Amino acid sequence: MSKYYQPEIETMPQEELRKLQSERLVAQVKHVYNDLPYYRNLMDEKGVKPEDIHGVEDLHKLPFLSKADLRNCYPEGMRAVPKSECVRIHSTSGTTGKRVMAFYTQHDIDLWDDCCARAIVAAGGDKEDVLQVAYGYGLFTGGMGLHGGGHKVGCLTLPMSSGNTDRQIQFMQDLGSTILCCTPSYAAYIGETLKERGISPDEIQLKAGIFGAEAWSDEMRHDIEKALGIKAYDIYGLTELSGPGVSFECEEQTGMHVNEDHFIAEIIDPETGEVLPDGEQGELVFTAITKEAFPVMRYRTRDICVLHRGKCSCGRTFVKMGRPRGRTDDMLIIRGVNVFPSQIETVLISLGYSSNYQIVVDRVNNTDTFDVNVEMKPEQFSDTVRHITRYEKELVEAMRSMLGISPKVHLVTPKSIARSEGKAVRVIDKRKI
Ligand code: DLL
Repeated sequence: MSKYYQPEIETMPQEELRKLQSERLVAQVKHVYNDLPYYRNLMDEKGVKPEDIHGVEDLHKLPFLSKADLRNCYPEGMRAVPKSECVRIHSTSGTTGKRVMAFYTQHDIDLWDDCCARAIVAAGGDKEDVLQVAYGYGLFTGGMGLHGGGHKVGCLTLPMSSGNTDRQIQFMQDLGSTILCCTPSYAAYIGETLKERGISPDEIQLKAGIFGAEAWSDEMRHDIEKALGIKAYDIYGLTELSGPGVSFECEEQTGMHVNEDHFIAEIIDPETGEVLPDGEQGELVFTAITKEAFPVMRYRTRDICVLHRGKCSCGRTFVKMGRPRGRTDDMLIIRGVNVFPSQIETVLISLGYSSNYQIVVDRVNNTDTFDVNVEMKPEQFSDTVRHITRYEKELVEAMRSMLGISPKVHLVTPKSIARSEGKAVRVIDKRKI
């Protein structure tokens, strides 16, 4: 069994990789300038011509693209090849404003599947594995992405989609699934359901999980690993760049390797747009250098993150990105203080609570209210009110020291917070600002 899906690329010396990126970038800028009037206009406005781009070192000269740009282009303004060359679309969930429609040629799908195959092999997968894909299938990219990767690796791929947890568990048992792919919140829910059904992790064959599509903490990773008896790997991606597999974790579990032969990653200061050096936290920006149908350049993801370049014990040379800490747009500002849901999750899990929580923010008499509903541990359920109040105080204190402000914490009955089969909804912001 190989450790890599495409060893010659995944372990390519960094100078060679940079050369490959430069060649691809130069060609891609020409494609975009010629075939995407929207981006050509942005380049013209900035006074940049394709001839000004000689390699990665010139990337900073190109204009950014934002989600607003992609929405302006709805539905087909970002398609850079004739419709007849496209074989598929996927789309973002579009809870606010218009959706983003992403187009793919067969070649785009093929490269995307390769990226997901790399992630599966990095998680220890090969053709002997049974891959249970419990990400949603459909316009969301999770299901089809890991599915395509599973086929490339030669796994027996189970296209379960999300939901119907009892059926997930039955298939897992009857077909001996060895790798589970879903959101971390759904993985935690499957773990919880297994326990309720009295099935121990030893009674299933799972050995690994490939979890992503939402922010999760290391503490949550440990909980899931224990509940399912597996090693849990992170995977990152977004619809605008194809889907899952933009980056993936290896056995070291210290960040996700960016598939740099397809995507150039930068970190910028979200306020000024200035490019920051490796190791500094900022907004992640990606340039797709091999995509044909939907070739985004310097796309601002709004994910807050750090890049680390250095030797990895797995032998891969691709730069690693840390866990996205949150998004510039899901960072809450409560009474002037920046709060990320992931910080609250870290506190909860370190004190032995589950990752089922909900943050409710409102504004009463011009002051922000900040409440966190947390499910009790099962053993706390029968405790007296006096004890419950003490646990709540302990949580408030831990959150105050993490965030700098104190929420009101409410311990609620186990299972009273709705479970998620896809991305979990952790925040209810009722403020009308
Ligand atoms: O969530 C693609 C995906 C599917 C990734 C399955 C991994 C697994 P979108 O729905 O377009 O695409 O959402 C993209 O989700 O900008 C991040 O904010 C967040 N996200 C994705 N993966 C992770 C992760 C898919 N591993 C947005 N950790 C991104 C934290 C993640 N956030």
